[in-house]
Amino acid sequence: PKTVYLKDYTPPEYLIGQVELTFLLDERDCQVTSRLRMQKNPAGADASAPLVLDGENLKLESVRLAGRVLQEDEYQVTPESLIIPGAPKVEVFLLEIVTRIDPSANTALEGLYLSNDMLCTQCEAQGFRRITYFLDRPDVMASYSVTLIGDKWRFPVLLSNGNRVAAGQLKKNRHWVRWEDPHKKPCYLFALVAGRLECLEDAYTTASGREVALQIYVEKHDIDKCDHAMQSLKNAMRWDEEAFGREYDLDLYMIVAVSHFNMGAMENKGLNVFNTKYVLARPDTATDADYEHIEGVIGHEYFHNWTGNRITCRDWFQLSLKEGLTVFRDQEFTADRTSRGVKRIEDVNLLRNRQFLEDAGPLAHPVRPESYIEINNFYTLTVYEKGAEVVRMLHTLLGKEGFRQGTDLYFERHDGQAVTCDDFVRCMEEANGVDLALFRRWYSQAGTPVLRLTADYSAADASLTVRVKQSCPPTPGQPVKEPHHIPLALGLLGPDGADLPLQLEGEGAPHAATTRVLSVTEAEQTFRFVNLPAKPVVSALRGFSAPVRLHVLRGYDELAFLLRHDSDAFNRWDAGQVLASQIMLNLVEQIIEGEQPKKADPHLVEAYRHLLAQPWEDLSFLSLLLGLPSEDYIGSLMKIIDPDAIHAARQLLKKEIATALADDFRRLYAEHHRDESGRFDAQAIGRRRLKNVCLGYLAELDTDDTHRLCAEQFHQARNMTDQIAALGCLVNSSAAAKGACLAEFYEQWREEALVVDKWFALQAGCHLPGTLDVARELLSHPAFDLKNPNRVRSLVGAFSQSNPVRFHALDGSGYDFLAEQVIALNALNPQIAARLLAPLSQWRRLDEARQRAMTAALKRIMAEPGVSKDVYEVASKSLG
Ligand code: BAL
Ligand code: ZN
Repeated sequence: PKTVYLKDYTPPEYLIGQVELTFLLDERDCQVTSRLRMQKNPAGADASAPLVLDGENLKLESVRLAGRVLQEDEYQVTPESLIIPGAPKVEVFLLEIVTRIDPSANTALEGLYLSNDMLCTQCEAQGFRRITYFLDRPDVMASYSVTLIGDKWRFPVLLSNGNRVAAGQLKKNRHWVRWEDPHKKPCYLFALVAGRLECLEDAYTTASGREVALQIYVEKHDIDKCDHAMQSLKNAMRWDEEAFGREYDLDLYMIVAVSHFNMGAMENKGLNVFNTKYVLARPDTATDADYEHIEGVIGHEYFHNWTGNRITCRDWFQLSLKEGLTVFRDQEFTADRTSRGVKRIEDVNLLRNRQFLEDAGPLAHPVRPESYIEINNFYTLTVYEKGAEVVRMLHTLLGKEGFRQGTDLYFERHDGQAVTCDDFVRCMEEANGVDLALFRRWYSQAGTPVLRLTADYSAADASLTVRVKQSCPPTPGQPVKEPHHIPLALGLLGPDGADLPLQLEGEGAPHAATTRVLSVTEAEQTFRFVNLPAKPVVSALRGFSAPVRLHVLRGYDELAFLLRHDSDAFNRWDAGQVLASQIMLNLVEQIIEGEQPKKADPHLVEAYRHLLAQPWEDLSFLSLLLGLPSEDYIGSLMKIIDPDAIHAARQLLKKEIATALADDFRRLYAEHHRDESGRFDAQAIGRRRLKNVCLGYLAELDTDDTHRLCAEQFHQARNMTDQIAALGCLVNSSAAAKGACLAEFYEQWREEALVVDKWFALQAGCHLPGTLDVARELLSHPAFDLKNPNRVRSLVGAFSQSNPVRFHALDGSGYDFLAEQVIALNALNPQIAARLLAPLSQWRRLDEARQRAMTAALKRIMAEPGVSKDVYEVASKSLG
């Protein structure tokens, strides 16, 4: 397969001004007529270049150039293109291409495909070329007029981007609708949907007083689960006006929920297509976390209208231009709508648990990658989540107002253009009069920087010297790194735990704020704080101000002190995480050395005891403080990961906490256990969250009593948060009732696909022995469907990504299971197959026996005839 390089970018040789598409819709045989108004690009690199259009899996019927049907010797068709050497080199011309496609055979879910009985599209990144021949690249922006023609009974609803401008009836029970999008767009933002859909309607008045019709389309049985998505959309529209001064720009905003979807959702102009998972919610079917994710994803896709659609990417290497920025925007939206501290912790948890692994493995790549074989493989945690951290660092360095000036300039200067990450940074620089040359390294260097911090207090001159050293490990293709520009937010705590005034040497007076952002730009730097009568405790990297691994040598007492007192919510939580990690790593070491530790260090239990005795406003935050680091996170701190020892250590610690604090957990459980189903305010959500954390710890005791408590909650629950939490506890326990509860749950929810996904995921994620057999059996469950990505993720993904102890079974059986599923999926849906494969890329971090089994699984996948380029790229890079 061919590698594409950023350095080879050249402007398109041809441009497309207008696109007229006519679809004769059919599930099996869809005819697409495309009329393109085109011209040679004067800025093209080669004046004599032929016209080369992208196209895949298309049946070409005819090509007409400037009104004349071309003969077969006047063009050339390859598996990936249509080449027309005689296309005009100067004048504007019309090109008409007729193709046919079979949506029912499209299991890759790219281009036009069938989901249940609905026709829908997914064009990002390169799906449009599976609909018609086109210049399928984001820097070709055109205006679109789309006519959809279909059977009235099968396709009563016909949707595309923009405004519905005309419609009519045809013979043979058919009808047509024409859509026009007044905004120029790249083809990856094209969408069409046709089917028997119900619609929830509402309206929104923009800040400038324009009326926008809002429509959410779903299958009939889901119409009672759209209210939250609609409210989320209105919240997002208001927030973008207030936070970024951005208004919506069409008279209609449509969202369609589809059951078969590779991603979470897609920001097509005026017609978002969503995975049902991020639209549908009813208190009894969706958890509090689902509710929050729906609002976040609805916001994310809506925010793309300005960061992605109005201003798009010049090429796919710039993907983080829109994704990093839009993730940052959706994170801020959720932070403003919920609890800022809680949101930050959740986001950093995702980054540290998953993106750090990516950054440390063979698939590591910069936020702006330099090459790819298959662009679909680069919709990664690095491009999205680390990309958002990079944008957040700009926000931290420039301040809220400076950042807003930067985005204002960006929107003004680049509206309607396809631009680069560098263009974005330049706007930040020019709007603020700063030089971000060093900062740009965050876009070009892969790997997670390591920041080592030491602090020396001198009582004699009442000063604290903070020394910072940064380094960044080598990553594929980048053996040596330059220092990063790291915003280091820092505070100092006095002996009573209160924040101290911060005065750097040379400053006349302390700073007004008790958190300061230090600019770390060199490999080693020193900062000296003065006027400190007593030795302070350093709270470094507040709010996780940079995506780095921070090393500060601290004892358990100092960590417990920070966990009690730090005014920074993130660092308070993180102190608990470091404390728990160190205690767990000690246990792991003992286990590896053949000891059977009975007890863990008591500092964590005592710290938790103190937390549980306090009054709390934000119970969600308390719930997070009581959460142990994941097994994956502990693994990421080890040179060689020992999944069994890590699991055993974590279980031991959980059980010890549960035993020691059982009375507190029972008391809090009883205090907060009430039925508030349907209430989604912070208080009710916090109560449910804390109560279920308590239940989780109590369930570790695994007694008849705790089984009864879980079963009671399971049976009485009237909301999914409580029901699934209780079922999860049962599944991971020795409760006799768990089989019956699982069966009951399935019977209760068998018609609700998203709940059935939860049912699969719970079983696949069970940490008890025998889970792999259960997972294998579930493969032949009538509800399992390899063609549905949500179902695949809920079974195969949950097993391989959320169950380290079973996935990494020493005999390699977990790896074999994954390899078999990847091989089966490769033929159906390469994108999902390649994504599932990622856990195997971590093989170098495990012991020799597991390394052998993992590389054997990778080799087996690579050897498969017909391996897709998606899978080939991930597997070959993983093997290195
Ligand atoms: N653009 C692909 C889906 C998303 O990030 O919104
Ligand atoms: Zn996005």
